[in-house]
Amino acid sequence: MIESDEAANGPGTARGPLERVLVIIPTYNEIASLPGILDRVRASVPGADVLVVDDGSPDGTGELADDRAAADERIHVLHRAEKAGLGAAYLAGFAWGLEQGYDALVEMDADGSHRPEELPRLLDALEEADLVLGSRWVPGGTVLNWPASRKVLSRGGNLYTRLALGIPLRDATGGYRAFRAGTLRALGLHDVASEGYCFQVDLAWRALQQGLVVREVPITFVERAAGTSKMSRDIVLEALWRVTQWGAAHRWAQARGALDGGRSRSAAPRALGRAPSSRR
Ligand SMILES: Nc1nc2c(ncn2[C@@H]2O[C@H](COP(=O)(O)OP(=O)(O)OP(=O)(O)O)[C@@H](O)[C@H]2O)c(=O)[nH]1
Ligand SMILES: [Mg+2]
Repeated sequence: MIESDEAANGPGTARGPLERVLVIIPTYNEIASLPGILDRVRASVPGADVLVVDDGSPDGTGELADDRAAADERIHVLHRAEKAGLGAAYLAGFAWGLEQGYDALVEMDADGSHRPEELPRLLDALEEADLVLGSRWVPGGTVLNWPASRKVLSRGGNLYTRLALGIPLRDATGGYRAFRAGTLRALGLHDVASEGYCFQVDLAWRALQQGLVVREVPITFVERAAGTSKMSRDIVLEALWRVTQWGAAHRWAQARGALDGGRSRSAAPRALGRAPSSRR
């Protein structure tokens, strides 16, 4: 397990047992994959609830999720009218989960890339952290069935992110992660505008800037076996553009802070006091 050096010095949030866990699964046309994923999540963490956030999938994924929810009180469904992107779906899922008083909220893809069997390890790590990232690029982490081009894109994107932002994370773009409720409340999600990979970087970057403890745990990421990818060139370009902007703004703030003898408020990441306890 790798802990970010930067974050380890921060104040962190209140730690403690995570009794109520919500696994959030965004879906768009995942009818082939979703049933198996729901079965595996329920078997892996029987005490956790699941929220499927479906954006009006034309293939009937939303109706399938409704059927599953009718038969299993731990499964819930949030329907949104139209495809509005992964980031927006997660923000809606987080808002629902925080409102319902969950202690921990997990992001997980519906396509089988994120193995539900690894959920207990992510949640165990969250007992001692504010945010846990399932990481493909720490020792012990791996990717199955990816062509070399995808590996290069992911590793290159993460290297660029690490250097541009000056952060220690090996896999800031991954989407298999677990948040404490208090962490999500501390991140100021109201102004998150990023999507896709950039959404994931945005949240990890916010957590580090707040001085929260971010841990990476190795995962085995499996390429989707069914359905089609929603990844696009625009999603990659958005991440590149925004990460570059954030990195430049951060360096500029650092330089200004150095010039005025550290009196500039924007020079230092805003450190929080003790964030609200995630228990209710
Ligand atoms: N609700 C909702 N879910 C989405 C949207 N776009 C993607 N998803 C879901 O988000 C998850 C990740 O999408 P993928 O298409 O697998 O994207 P990816 O994992 O970056 O790309 P691949 O590696 O090619 O699979 C899947 O569960 C998708 O169904 C969206 O606009 N709305
Ligand atoms: Mg995928």
